[in-house]
Amino acid sequence: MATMEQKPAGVHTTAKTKVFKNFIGGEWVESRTGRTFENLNPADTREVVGIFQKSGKEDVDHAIETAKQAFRKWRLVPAPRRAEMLYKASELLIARKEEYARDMTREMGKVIKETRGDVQEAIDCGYYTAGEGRRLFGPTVPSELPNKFAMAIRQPLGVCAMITPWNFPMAIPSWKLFPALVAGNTAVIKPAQDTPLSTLNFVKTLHDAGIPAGVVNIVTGFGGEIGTPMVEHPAVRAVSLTGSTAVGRIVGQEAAKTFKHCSLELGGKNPMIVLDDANLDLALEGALWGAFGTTGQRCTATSRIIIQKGVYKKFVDELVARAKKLKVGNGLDESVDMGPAVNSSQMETDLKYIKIGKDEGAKMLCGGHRLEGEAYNHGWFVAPTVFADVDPKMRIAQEEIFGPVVSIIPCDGLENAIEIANDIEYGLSSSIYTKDVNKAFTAMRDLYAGITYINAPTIGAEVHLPFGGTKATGNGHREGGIGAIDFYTEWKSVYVDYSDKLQRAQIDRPE
Ligand code: UN1
Repeated sequence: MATMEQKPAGVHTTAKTKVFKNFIGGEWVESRTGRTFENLNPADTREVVGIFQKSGKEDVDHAIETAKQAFRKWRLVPAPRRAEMLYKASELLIARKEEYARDMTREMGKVIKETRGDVQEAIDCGYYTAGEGRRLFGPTVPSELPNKFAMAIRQPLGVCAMITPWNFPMAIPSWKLFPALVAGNTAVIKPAQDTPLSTLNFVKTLHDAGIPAGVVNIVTGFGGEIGTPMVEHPAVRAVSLTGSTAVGRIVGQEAAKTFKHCSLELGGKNPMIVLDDANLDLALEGALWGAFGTTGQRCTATSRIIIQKGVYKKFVDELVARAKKLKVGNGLDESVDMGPAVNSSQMETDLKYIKIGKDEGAKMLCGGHRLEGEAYNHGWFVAPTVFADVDPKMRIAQEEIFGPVVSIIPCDGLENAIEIANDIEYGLSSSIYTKDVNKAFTAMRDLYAGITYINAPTIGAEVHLPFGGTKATGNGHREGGIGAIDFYTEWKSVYVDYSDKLQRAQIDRPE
């Protein structure tokens, strides 16, 4: 774990190590538990990024009660005004982009180019959602009856609880907070214990942009201790979780007990199809980026590559050659291509699946081990790993690993490829490389997933289109785009009868 209460040997905590607090009701406050935890740099665990509050139920209750009070006023602030604060937050994030990107690389390991992208995604989301503040459209329709007006308006829900992951520790909180706020909700957010700093940086920016006290609150700590009381709290009206399918199943059931809106964005095992007619060089570049970008730690990571037999050997040989050349190391070094696993338990999972793949009989062509040497000994580094000749039923081809391990599966052609791609528990992202427009459109129609890319890998979603997946990837909601506004609002249909008489719908029909 990059976070721990017990300090491992050699950890540098100095008097200067910064202590970060929860942010509740516009103030930085210590946890009522009196406990803290250390956030360690996964590239070099001797570095303590900061000390954070290890909060408990009492802190959650305090934050939710504060958010509930703040909702009374915030819901009445005109949406265009709320939107201006979002716009301002994006402007501030631009000014702070480099600082926040560096913080993010230090706390979760992904390379600096990518953490800049993570902050940029929050910026984009702020600008996009600010625009929605002047729309928040609802339908106005003609009434069946004379002198009667009919429309539907959006109303906010109240307090929203957000549980966010470590792999996009600013972008994903922004997907949740911005639409919730523009719609007039208040929020309590619990960032992943591995990445509290990036989410604190984001919340601080919202505060600096003028979002009033109590509207956004952040409580740091561990899943069971604070996630559970957030989901159970009766004053919470919506829960949004990005995390594992296992946790999503529990959160969904718990939220249902009190009829909370619940949005779950969960696992993926995303296929990339490469057909014989593909631009092979482009496909290779895409595969490398999709599989090993973010150390494979994206829900959308390209974790299965399904290749038509005509180009199979060439593709595999070349992919392995390129994977071997990837520079792995500390993400703050601009020349590094891939950073460490986020924590020791993720590294153990990667290594466990590598063993499973070998035991299942897949052909491991590169990587497959923890990296050693001066640059690696204090971090959680796993070599980029390629398995070829993978049977689609093998566990390494079915289960989400969330690490730099990719499975290559041969296929006969488009139909067979789509069958393999869809024969999976998840349905987040998918992609196909082909120059044949007919095949591309067939894949667009038949890949059963929330996202399909043509001639691009499975990663790279933009904030103004729906993000989410089918089957065990979620429960039908989407983040991004207008779907997020739908999630954070509830419809109210309004009928205004200005006829001055009782008009009974469906009965007093005009001639
Ligand atoms: C994730 O995969 O966990 O689409 C989020 C992408 C990013 C977001 C990924 N914009 O790859």
